[in-house]
Amino acid sequence: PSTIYLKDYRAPDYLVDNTHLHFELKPKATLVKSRLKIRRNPAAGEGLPPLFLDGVDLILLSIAIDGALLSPEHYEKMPQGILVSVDKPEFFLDIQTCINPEDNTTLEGLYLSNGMYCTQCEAEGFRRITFYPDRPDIMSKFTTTIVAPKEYPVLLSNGNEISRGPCEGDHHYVTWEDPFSKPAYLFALVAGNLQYLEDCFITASGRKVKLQLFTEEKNINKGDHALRSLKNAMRWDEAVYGREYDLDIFMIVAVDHFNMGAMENKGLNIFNSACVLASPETATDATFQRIESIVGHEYFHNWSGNRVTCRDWFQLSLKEGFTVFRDAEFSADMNSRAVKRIEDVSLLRTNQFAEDAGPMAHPVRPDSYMEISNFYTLTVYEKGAEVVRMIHTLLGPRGFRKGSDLYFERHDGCAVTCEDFVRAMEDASQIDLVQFRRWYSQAGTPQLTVTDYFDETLGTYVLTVRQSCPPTPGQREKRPFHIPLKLGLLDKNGNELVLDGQGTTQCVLEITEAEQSFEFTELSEKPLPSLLRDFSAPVKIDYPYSIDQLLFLMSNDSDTFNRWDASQRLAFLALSDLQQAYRTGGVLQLQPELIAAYRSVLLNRDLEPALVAELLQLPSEQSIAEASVHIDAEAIVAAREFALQTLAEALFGEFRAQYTALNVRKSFSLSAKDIAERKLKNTCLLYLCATETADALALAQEQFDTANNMTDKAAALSVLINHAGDKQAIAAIEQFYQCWKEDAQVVELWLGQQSRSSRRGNLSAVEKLIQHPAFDLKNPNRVRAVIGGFAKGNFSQFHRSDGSGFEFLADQVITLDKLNPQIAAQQVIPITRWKRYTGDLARKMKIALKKIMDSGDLSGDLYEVVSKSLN
Ligand code: BAL
Ligand code: ZN
Repeated sequence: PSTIYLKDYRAPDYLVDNTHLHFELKPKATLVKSRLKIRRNPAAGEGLPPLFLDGVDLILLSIAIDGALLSPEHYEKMPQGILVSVDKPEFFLDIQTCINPEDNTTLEGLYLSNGMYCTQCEAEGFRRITFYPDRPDIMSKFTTTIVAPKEYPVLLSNGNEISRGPCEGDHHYVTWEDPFSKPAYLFALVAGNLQYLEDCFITASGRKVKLQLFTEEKNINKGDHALRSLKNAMRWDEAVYGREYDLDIFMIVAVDHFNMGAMENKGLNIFNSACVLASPETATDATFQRIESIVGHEYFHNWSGNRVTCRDWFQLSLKEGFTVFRDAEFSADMNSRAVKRIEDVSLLRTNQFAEDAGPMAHPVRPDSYMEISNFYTLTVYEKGAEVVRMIHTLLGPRGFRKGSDLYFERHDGCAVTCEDFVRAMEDASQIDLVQFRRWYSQAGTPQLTVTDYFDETLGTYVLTVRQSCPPTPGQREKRPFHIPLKLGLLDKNGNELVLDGQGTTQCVLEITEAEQSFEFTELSEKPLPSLLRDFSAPVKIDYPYSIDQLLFLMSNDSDTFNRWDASQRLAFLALSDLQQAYRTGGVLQLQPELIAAYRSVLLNRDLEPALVAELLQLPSEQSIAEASVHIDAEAIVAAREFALQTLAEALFGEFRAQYTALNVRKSFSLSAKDIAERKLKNTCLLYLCATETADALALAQEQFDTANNMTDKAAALSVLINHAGDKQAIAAIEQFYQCWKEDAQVVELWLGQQSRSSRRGNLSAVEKLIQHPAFDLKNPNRVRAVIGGFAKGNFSQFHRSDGSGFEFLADQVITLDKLNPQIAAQQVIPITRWKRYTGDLARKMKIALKKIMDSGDLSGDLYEVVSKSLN
């Protein structure tokens, strides 16, 4: 596969004003007729160059210009499309192709999922439906007619339904018209025997919008939460961004086989079932919250992505970074803001920082790619959202809103760039973001090193901040970033110090140079800095906090995020000491101060349960690995296990009391308070059962047997799998499966819990799961649950010293690549970071990668990831 560069972008030679599509659906031979109204792009130069149409895995039946069939000398077949000779500046192009949805296991383009036709066209799936200039800067008005047997009563596409009726035989048709111009990646089609839920939303200007959620009949009781979330999202976008929905109908469809979480097709969002279907009996609180956030995300794309879209795929973060920022703020407003921020930052630090430090590191706006599907990354999405959040911090809420209003007004109906977004923010606020733009072009996680000095005689406190950024592939030298550093200063009683004459107790320092000092005056004592509050920039920050200072911040900081962060820093310090002791054969010991800090968190009745639950979480093995310069997997597992056991034993009584206090039978609700209490209760249960005492396991069994919701049931199952003896654990696993084997989402949870289990998810157990009737290599959710659960979520078993986990992954990825290249390329990631591991593990990961490389004909997706990581 060849590399595509941002610097090579050229405006399209031709534009497509209208796209008429006509589908005759058949599983193995769907006929697609397209009529495109094409004209020369006046912005693209002189003459009439040939027209290139993308096309992959298509059978071309005919091609005609203005009704005249073209003979083969008028077009050239190429590996990725056709090149058509053109002799006039405007014409109608008619093309007929035949495609095979049933055998399409890539899940790109048109395919069948459980007998239902559906599409996925982002980023480059439309070229698997018909020959087309499949690039996001070609925006066209679409009309779509779907003809299918009547056993597919529901026939959906984008926009408004304009006609329907019977056809020959037992067929019928529906025609849809989308009044908004859109790129082909936002096209969608669904056909199936589906039921729907219906609701409506009255927009701020009084228009009535019909809302429909389609799913298989058996899941119709699992759609209410998504519809409720949709209405909340529609209201929120009007209130916070002044954005109203623009069609008369908004449809959501749930699909079992789906590469992504969901897709924002205009007026017809298609969702992975796991990201939309939920009921209290089948879904955990985390799933309910994930659904709310994804429903919001896809809805928000209607403006940030659809009305204003990307010029090219290098600009992906234009829509994804901005939309993730929007959905994060929506979730924060609907739930606990502090917990949402903690969860998002944990994800970023554990997984995006690892991406920045790995062989696929790339800027938020990449400079090059082989396969764009490999760039739907945490860097583009989550770091991209942090970049937008920093703009919000620098401009303030009012300035940011003026900027977003200007952006939408200026670029409505256009395909634009990240530069256009930043310029709108600048123009609206008059704030200079010239240096800030480096966040889009430079990869890597910046490191801030902070030192301080207090002059007692003058009462002056000086903070010195140095920034650096490690080299990343293709970028050795980095220039200084523009970094908003939010901070406060605490006195010895934990009070916030006033930082200026106006009574301000928190400020944002703008770090723009490699080294910079900031002075605070009129202080009577040396303060303790609370740095990077609310994680105001996606950086690593180093300040020589003592254990006592971290304990102090954990109890006193007014910034909830930094209280949690202090608890994490403490845990990381302790875990680092434990690893060192393990490596040197020393005695493993947890400092009494740390145990006391956990005790006081548990006993503190003034803290919200949501925060208590977060403060009690030990960093995951993966996040310990990410924070290590060299990853010593065995030492990480031993250190964390020791810390967990020690805390569990030392605080057994406190965990027991807290569990008992929270374990009261009540009817289920999704209130923030109840969610927080369930989370804290189940955190206590996990610690209790880590002791593997009969008393604790009896509590887990009782909860497993009597829970009235999946959060509690799944938490109990998880601790039984991980801590109960064989008989009890196997009985719970079996009983759970028998109860839920007809429910796809619960089966995925069940598979994932086993493959992630450090106790029971060893390689032979995972190999058995792959043989289980519930496993299906063609279903990405099952692959993510079992193969991903093992390689990304089962640190101890996957990293066993014999390297068998890596070889297993290599074999699975080789097989998977023949079916679904996108998913294969995602699953291989854990072994691509081999260079960071110590000793033999690195070597064994590399051998597994080479095995993949040498296995033959790799897809472009997998080739890109594997070849870059072997470089
Ligand atoms: N656009 C792909 C799925 C999503 O980010 O919404
Ligand atoms: Zn998105």
